Amino acid sequence: MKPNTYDTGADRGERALLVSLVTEAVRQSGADPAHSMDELANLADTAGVEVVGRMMQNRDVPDARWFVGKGKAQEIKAMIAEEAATTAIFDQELSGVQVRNLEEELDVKIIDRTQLILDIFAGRAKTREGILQVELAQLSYLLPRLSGQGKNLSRLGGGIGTRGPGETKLETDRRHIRGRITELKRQLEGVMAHRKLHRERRKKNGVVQVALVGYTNAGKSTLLRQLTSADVFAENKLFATLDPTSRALSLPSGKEVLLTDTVGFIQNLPHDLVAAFRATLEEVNEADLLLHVVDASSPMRDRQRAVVDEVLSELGAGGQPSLLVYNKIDECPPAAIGLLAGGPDALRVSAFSARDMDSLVRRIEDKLLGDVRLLSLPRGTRRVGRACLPRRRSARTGDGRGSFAA
Ligand SMILES: Nc1nc2c(ncn2[C@@H]2O[C@H](COP(=O)(O)OP(=O)(O)OP(=O)(O)O)[C@@H](O)[C@H]2O)c(=O)[nH]1
Ligand SMILES: [Mg+2]
Repeated sequence: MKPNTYDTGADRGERALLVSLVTEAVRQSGADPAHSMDELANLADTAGVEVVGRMMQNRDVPDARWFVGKGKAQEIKAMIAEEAATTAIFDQELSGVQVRNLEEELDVKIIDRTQLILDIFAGRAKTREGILQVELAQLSYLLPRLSGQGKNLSRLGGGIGTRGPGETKLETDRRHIRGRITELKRQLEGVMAHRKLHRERRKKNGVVQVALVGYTNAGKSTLLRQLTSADVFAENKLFATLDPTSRALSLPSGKEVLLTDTVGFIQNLPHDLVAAFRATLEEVNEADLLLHVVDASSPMRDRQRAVVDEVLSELGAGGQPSLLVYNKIDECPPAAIGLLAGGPDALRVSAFSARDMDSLVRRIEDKLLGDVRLLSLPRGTRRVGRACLPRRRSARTGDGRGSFAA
């Protein structure tokens, strides 16, 4: 069967009410609920949905049946009628039972943050690999919730949240979906094996890899474009990039490294998505240097930086050599710039300043060479410039990986 993200086409006329439940767990997580709501509104906008209202509710723990509680559900119902909303989007993950109850009570489509993100990804996926990954994430998310989706999905007719497996899929039994999940995993393993071969060939040829990572909308694709004149898509929308793109980057010494742009991260990134995107994100694990791009102009930059660090550790790339790139400083008030971390592992730039891009490239070279300088010298070492490179062996690991010869 061909991979399929079940794109039923977004209904541009959709009107959504955003709902957030602030629990004790949310409060303790360090996330700012108001900012998370702004982000949800941005996600809705990216999905082509008009936001017509917002509601917040405080509770120590979610209500098992109604999520926000029965009373609040009534308030939401009144607001839906007032604003003629067609959808309610919840900022937290809902269980199948909660979706079913809310759907019956509110009589609109019920979507949660995870579904919205999966929907955006479904709209963005272009390569076979990307499509496989999104379908796997969609099915893994839906399988345990199938019973709660009946009304929602039979409503179909397009719109957000309906890009998931559609009505015909629902009519098929769970066993069929499990079978499809197994098949998708098998196909993805094939893709991973292929990528692995590719990476091994690159390593053997001594190609040094630098990966751009960071929160969505931080400016990763813009930096790739500015640094390499690559014709990549950058947009003021969340998740503009889905598939990794690599371009050669020339360093001041004349050496070339491979610079790779990757999918952006976001807080509460669906776990099914992280799992499905492991194949793509393995590029990050293999990189000789990570450029962690942070939108310095965002009031949430520290939180965003922490979220990216968390996802990187989850992927096993927590200890990778990295350079913190504070981007968009042209949008930052001078007082805020002073608060940004400095030192050898951080840099402040505007992607639109040629001078800053020169500094960034120099710093990338320094970092790659700098790691070499930390190595003790094995026998038969030759001295090159200010770096000492073991003869014909890897600069960083000494195992032939990612050699960076000046
Ligand atoms: N003012 C300013 N805007 C920037 C800068 N760098 C990027 N942008 C803008 O920020 C927006 C997002 O940039 P992208 O390069 O698409 O961001 P990204 O990190 O690739 O985002 P995703 O692919 O969604 O993860 C675009 O509108 C860019 O023009 C900068 O240094 N200054
Ligand atoms: Mg991008």
